[in-house]
Amino acid sequence: MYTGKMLESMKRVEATRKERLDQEIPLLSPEARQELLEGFHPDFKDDVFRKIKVGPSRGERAPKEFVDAFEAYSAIDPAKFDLSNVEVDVDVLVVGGGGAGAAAALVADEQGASVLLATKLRLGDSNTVMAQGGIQGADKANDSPAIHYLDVMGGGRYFNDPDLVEALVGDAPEVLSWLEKLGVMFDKTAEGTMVTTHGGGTSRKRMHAARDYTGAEIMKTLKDEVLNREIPVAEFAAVYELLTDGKKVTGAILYNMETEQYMVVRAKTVILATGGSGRLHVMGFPTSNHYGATADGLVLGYRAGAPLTYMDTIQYHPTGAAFPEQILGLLVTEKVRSIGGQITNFDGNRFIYELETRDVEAAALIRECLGRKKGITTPSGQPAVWLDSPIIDAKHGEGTIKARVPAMYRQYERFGIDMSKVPILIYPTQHYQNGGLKIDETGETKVKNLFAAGEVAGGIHGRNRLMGNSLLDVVVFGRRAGAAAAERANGMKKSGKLSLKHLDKFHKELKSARVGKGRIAPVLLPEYRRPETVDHRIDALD
Ligand code: MEZ
Repeated sequence: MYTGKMLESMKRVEATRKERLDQEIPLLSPEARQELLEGFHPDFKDDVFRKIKVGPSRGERAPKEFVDAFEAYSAIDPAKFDLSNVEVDVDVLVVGGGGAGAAAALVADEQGASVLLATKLRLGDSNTVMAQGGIQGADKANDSPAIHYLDVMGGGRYFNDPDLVEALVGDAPEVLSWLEKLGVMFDKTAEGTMVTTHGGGTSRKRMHAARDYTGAEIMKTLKDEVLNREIPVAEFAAVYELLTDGKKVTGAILYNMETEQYMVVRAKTVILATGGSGRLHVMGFPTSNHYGATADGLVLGYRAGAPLTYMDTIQYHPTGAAFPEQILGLLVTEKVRSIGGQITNFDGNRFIYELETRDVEAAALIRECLGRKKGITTPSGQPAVWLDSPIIDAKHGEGTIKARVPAMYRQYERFGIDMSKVPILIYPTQHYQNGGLKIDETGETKVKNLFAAGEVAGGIHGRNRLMGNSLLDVVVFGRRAGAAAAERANGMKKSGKLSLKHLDKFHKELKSARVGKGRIAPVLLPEYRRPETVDHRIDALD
């Protein structure tokens, strides 16, 4: 399966392993980091971006693939759609079945609100389930939310919204114990204390994990709880459009992806928990994201009038799988580096400390391959460097990889690769949307009664998120949005009027900006067919 050149390079990695065992590489200076970012991180390349021409964040920059989604028509014609047949009337409509949606639904339900959780795939199909390495939370004696706060701000290059960061780190210890009480099985020592590790940019070991399937363990637990409490869930029910009374959000139009029928939902409050957008493939990058990560909530919230923040920054996870081709872009958890995995170039030499923050680490990998030409090229032309995984067992004893990162081990075993014996090839992959809809500490957007939680919201992580703060963010802000939305709904005597006025206005803006009618969003699922075989046009407004 490996080419002769790849095997030759693999031998060099093996040859340098012994001398690398005790090698220490210092963290880069702030100046060197900045230079690396400016030279090689895609966020610093002007041709990645375009200015948005319509909507509340008009004039701001975002990657072109996102701008295409913002500057797009709805598949729904506001002049023709019949809103009189309201099929469901609830206090809180939660849109999205990942960690943020499930946490929001649980808390809203606890507050006595009637809840419908609608999700376009199945409950749990989400990026939450694909998060591997851990969840951060300062619950050890040598740590505190204040130290966690400083790490988050530093990681985000101090662009973070301080109030949101305070909420994130302040709620973290309580969130960890809430998850444990619900049944999450975190890794523990024989004495019963939590096993914690470092992530890139953390000054304390505060990564709590369930081996390397932490997100799956958390999602399974939240999902079971939603089902046990019999909270109504509509699966394969995508939200196609929000409804407003012209000012406040008042419900949504759901689209049943199986029956292809629409359903009108009246809701006193709506929580967008639709996750991220890796499937937009910025600059053609592969992605670690799940199949449904197509920026739906961003598009719908934006059209309804909610401004965006930091949409000009994307996280590329440094270690996406680069080979074999079948798993291109899939996550190789940062935990592999946390427990000692080293990154080397073609010659088997390290070129960067492995736990730099992700933006810096990814830029260093891109520089090694594209700038210094010291990477490996796979048979499909994919640039890559090595993640020397066998050094983990060499350092900590045989069996460490199988015990600590079993999901990774299996991911490679399926292709006949034993990562405890041979290094694996990796390259940055589109992983996380650092920006999103602007929210306050309760998760409310600038549109009244419209909340956002999880990856669809922005500002918490500034321009770069640290490992394990996403699993934390989905639970913290899911719970906060669930509580605030339920409280708001409980205080409202009646629901608002249902209209598509905001859409009418948005379509007019698109027309005056001369955006052609051919572009429709949200796309709901990614399109991987060859463009010449597909007719994307839906004549929505004709
Ligand atoms: O927070 C993440 O993105 C995460 C836990 C990823 C990983 O490398 O495991």
